[in-house]
Amino acid sequence: MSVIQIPTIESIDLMTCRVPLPQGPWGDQIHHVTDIEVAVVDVHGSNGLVGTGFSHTSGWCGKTISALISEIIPDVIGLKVSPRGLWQRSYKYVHDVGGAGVTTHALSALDIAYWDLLAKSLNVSLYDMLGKCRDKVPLYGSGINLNLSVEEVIEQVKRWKAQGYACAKVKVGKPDLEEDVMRLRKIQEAVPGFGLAVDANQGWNLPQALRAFKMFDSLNLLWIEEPLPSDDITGHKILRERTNTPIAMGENTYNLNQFAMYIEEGAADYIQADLGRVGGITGYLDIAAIARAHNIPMTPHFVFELSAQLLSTVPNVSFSEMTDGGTWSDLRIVKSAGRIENGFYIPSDKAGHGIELDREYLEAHKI
Ligand code: SMN
Ligand code: MG
Repeated sequence: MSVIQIPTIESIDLMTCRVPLPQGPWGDQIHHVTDIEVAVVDVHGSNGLVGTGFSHTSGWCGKTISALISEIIPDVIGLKVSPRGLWQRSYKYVHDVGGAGVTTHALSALDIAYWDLLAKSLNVSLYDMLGKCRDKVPLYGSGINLNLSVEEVIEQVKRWKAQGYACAKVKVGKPDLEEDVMRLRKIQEAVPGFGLAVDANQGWNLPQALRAFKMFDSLNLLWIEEPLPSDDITGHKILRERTNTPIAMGENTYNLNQFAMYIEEGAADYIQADLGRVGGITGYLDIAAIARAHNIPMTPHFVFELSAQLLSTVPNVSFSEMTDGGTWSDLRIVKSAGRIENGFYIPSDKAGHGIELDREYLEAHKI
């Protein structure tokens, strides 16, 4: 039997886009987000097929990421589409200017495109190529809603519950902690028994976080997310040792070694790696494996459609995040993907990763 030929890379197209948030700015404790930037990479294979990948920012430094991608491109032209090998090859060089951050964002876009092209070349879905663990992925509703009134947040959470989502996440970080507690109590009263997590977006220092954890203790939250700046592994470890609520982190942590430190230090309970920031599918699966060895579940950050699609292949999963008003379909970055059904994501069974971008909209938002 003849073996299918894996293509080589003929050319790579790159564009950077800036799409506005359709429902207005997002509010959390430290960010004011008005636009999402996406660096989109199209890898053209010698077999005529094209793989697409992307990285993203919350409105800053998208052009910096694309500049690094454009420096990597000439080095991979002509090479075989072997995602892991290409990842290692490029990382070896770009690591000199930083082992995590812009470098892993740039690698994410390329890596996702390589995997997409490889699966398309084999004419299988990404999940069948990687090995599927589940047919549907449980989702939670996530709101970037610190700027909303508690009544508006309650409406959001009630809607998620009615639509079958597994649980809810809302923002905290009001200047007065009492106000956070009051908001959370009202939400819990409105949807009794529905699991609730909160997100502090790195906004507290250690004493503030200790106090917040103590004040939130009786609320029995599923997790408190990013209580401290993401570089402070020791702070998270101290917090975890001295408090009771599980800690979630990872959306601002960028490589395998950083996650390994968090996990080995006993500083995290949920890992929220973002596949657009940690080196794509290769980076994400490595981090998931480390977490699995420690019985820690993955609950990815953002990039809703591809994250949920990939989670169908990850054994250690809690839920995937459905950012309300911020799925990539909501943002019009994605034109077609899998679908949501009763609070679960049903992955697309198309060849490749199954995510089709809205090219017309992205073209109109090129920077
Ligand atoms: C978040 C931050 C930035 C972009 C999207 C979402 C948020 C989350 O912290 O956890 O959903
Ligand atoms: Mg978050």
